Amino acid sequence: MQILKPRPDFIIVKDYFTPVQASKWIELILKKGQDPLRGFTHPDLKPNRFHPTPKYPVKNFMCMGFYWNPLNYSYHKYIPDQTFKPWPIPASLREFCSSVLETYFPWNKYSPETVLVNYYDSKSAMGLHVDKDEEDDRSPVIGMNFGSTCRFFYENENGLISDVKIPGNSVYVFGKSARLMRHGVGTLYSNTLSAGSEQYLKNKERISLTIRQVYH
Ligand SMILES: O=C(O)CCC(=O)C(=O)O
Repeated sequence: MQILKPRPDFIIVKDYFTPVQASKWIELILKKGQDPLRGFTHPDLKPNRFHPTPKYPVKNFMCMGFYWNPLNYSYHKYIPDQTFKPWPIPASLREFCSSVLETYFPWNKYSPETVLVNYYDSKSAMGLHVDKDEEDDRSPVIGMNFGSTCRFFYENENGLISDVKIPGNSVYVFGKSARLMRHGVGTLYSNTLSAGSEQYLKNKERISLTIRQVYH
């Protein structure tokens, strides 16, 4: 494991997952993603002056816990227009959060309430944005990374945008002074699939899980 600190209160733990652990996480996600009701979708976004029918920038999207609606940036118990809820957050994911925070980012009483799963392909990218849709916008955001290395943009302490490579099998956490930093995901690098992901993901594919507490 190697720890990077690109800016205060933003850490990246490289090689957090062993290849075997990574395979298990990816398998779990892909299995849930295949479900026709709660699994991966490619949601619509609000029309804008450039695009009458814009789509969420990452092709496969799924939530666990609360559903984050990319149409209006709000959280919901139920999947929009459905009578059922997203997948519950697995106990293993809760245990993972406790362990990461305890070791790398001490935080009192973290309760994971939503997990956004983004499955990137070679055409996907996520523009700069601030995670500010949570009523609790103080608790840290925890990110799990599998597959290809991405170019991750973030706002540094001077308000300028810098970037760092985040490889698969790593974990990141941003909170405290970094919680409301702008961030985004650019290019996925070729031929960088992390160990344990090769049998599930193609070149220039990446799965990220970002975990948040939504309410106080
Ligand atoms: O894919 C990632 O690591 C980042 C996703 C993201 O920016 C977000 O969920 O707010």
